[in-house]
Amino acid sequence: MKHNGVASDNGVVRDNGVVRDNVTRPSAGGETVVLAGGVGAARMLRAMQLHDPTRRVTAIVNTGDDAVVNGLFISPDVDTVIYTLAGAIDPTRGWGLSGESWTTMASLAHYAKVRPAGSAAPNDWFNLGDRDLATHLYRTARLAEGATASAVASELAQAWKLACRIVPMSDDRVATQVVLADDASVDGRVVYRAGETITFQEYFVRLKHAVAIRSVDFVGASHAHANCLVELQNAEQIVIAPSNPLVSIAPIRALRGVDEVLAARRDVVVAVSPIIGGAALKGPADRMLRELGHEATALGVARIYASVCGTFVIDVADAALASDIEQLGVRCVVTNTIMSSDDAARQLAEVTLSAGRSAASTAARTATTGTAARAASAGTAARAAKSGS
Ligand code: FO1
Repeated sequence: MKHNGVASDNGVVRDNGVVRDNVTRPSAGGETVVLAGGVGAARMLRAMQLHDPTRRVTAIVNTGDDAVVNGLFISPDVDTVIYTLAGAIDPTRGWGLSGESWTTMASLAHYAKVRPAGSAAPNDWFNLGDRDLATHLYRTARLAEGATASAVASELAQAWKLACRIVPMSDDRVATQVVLADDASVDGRVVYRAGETITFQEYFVRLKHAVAIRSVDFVGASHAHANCLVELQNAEQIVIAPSNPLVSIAPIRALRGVDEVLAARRDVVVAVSPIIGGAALKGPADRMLRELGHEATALGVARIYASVCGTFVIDVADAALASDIEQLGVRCVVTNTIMSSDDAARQLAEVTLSAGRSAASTAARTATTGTAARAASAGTAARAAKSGS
């Protein structure tokens, strides 16, 4: 069978080892569910597909970063995951499309001069590339005609011929907001005051996350319907991707019911540390951890996940933290977690998934042994009752 000029078998299109068909998926074993933020998660998902293109994977993606920019609905983490799995991401920026042009942004900047004070139109600090605009135009139009965020993500994933199921964490609006600890300036002018609450993209993009924060809130999370409870309940394995635990994974965990299901399924949950040697590979996770009172180490992240994760994967650079992590009741696996090449990415996926599998089978054995022990002791009790002793 031929599909878009790429040879395929059984309806599954392979391109550089990545299965590229969102409709026809082989069913090899159970489902792996990945809790995902942006760049780190996208790379982890790609690693998993490189490692095993037949694996059934569902990505539950953070939407707390979503924003309306120039009237367009932007879902940055969903698009970063889709573009990465499609091999279309700009590898340097980690967001947006490769080979992008910026003509529309340059033309929009022309109107910045006449914008009245207080108006956000046109926003000239959140950069939307010309090709990327098509995604936002499509999403905005579909949402306006009543489609859910999940339906739109699925359509986009299908258009990009992804095998991985892409599910926004909720179809309801949840907005990540931060409270600033200090005044924040842009071009030498104070634009926000300490104590002010601003949107995640104002913090992340407009301020380039170069200001301390006091707290984070996920507005709407307690009422939003989680799109992943059934998936988490049925998953063979659950992976928490190496994403920011405080603003990428926390919004998913803040949805009603998610932490309870994760805690109940803790044995099959494997998290990969986004912190290596006390620093984040990309983004402000290390600083945010410190600012919000956590330790900016793999151990600090393990503490945040300990109640919902049975296995924690850390980098070889942090091997010395393994015993402290195990003290938390979390199994610790040490490996190279930097996905600096396809081989390194494949190896991380293999280690993560096999750690999850062995944790799951140990849990199953313990449950079976427990059942057998309970049956044996029930039998003993029954015999004891019968003999009158
Ligand atoms: N990140 C930036 O640092 N600057 C931008 O101008 C920017 C634009 C942008 C447009 C579309 C999109 O999907 C993502 C974009 N991002 C940009 C990345 C994104 O805002 C953040 O990386 C995530 O929200 C954090 O996960």
